[in-house]
Amino acid sequence: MKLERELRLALKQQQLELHYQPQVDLVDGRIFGVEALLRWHHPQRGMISPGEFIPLAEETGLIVPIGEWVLATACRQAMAWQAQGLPPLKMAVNLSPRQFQLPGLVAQVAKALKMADLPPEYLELELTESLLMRDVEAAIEAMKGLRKLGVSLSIDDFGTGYSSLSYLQHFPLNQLKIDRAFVNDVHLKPGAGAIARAIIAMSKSLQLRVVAEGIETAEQLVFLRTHQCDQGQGYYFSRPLPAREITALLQHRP
Ligand code: G
Ligand code: G
Ligand code: MN
Ligand code: NA
Repeated sequence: MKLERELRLALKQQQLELHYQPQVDLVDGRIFGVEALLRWHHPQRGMISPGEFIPLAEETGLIVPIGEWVLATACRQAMAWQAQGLPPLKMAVNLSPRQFQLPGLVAQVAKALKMADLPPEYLELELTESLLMRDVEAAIEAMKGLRKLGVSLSIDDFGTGYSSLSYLQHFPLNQLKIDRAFVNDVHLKPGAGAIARAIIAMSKSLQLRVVAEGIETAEQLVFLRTHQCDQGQGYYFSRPLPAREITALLQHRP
């Protein structure tokens, strides 16, 4: 069967699932949020990574119903954790370019929040630099609409795209995520370390939160903590996990 048809079915037949990766405060080690990451349990091919099917979903427009499902599911899960009496977590959701350009995006996000009864401050949307740079004026307008709802906005994979730094001050942002390519080499290559430090310093002066993604080792963690990176995410802390495993993790955290 063609992958496109299979992806259409996947949504209907509930083969899609969200995993969640903890985001950790680098000062006190607490989990303050999770990033929702899509997984496809294909009945024959096994687990298919979003890296393989998100581009197809973008091309075919299937990203629209898939994105709607992701937002609704992530918001519902965030509220379910709160209802269980766990400390409130921020839920981060990735948006692809086509989703971000959707005229009804603000309404879609508002609906997901309302259906889940989740206060907007617990939802954060991750955007990519290249998406924002396509049409800067339109991006600023779309971002303003989302901020008005009360959700926060983050730039994912920061440092790999081509953002003109001068635009950064005009985007109504809350957070930058340092791309894992820099984090990986942070203590090994002086260049990567210097770039990570520059992104941290710039985030602070623009009053943005800064998160390092893809932390895998204690050495990387020490470097980032030493240079006052606020938050981190990566296999060192936890892989992305199914909801019930995150629940267990949250129940047992200090
Ligand atoms: O989880 P993994 O590293 O395999 O993710 C691969 C890519 O897919 C990453 O770029 C990630 O941002 C993207 N991705 C994961 N989940 C979603 C999602 O729900 N929506 C969109 N648009 N992208 C996602
Ligand atoms: O583009 P984005 O940052 O949303 O992609 C997140 C992807 O990175 C997910 O597919 C997730 O599985 C992956 N990821 C998360 N932590 C690590 C890590 O420590 N190392 C590596 N190599 N990948 C990671
Ligand atoms: Mn992301
Ligand atoms: Na990223």
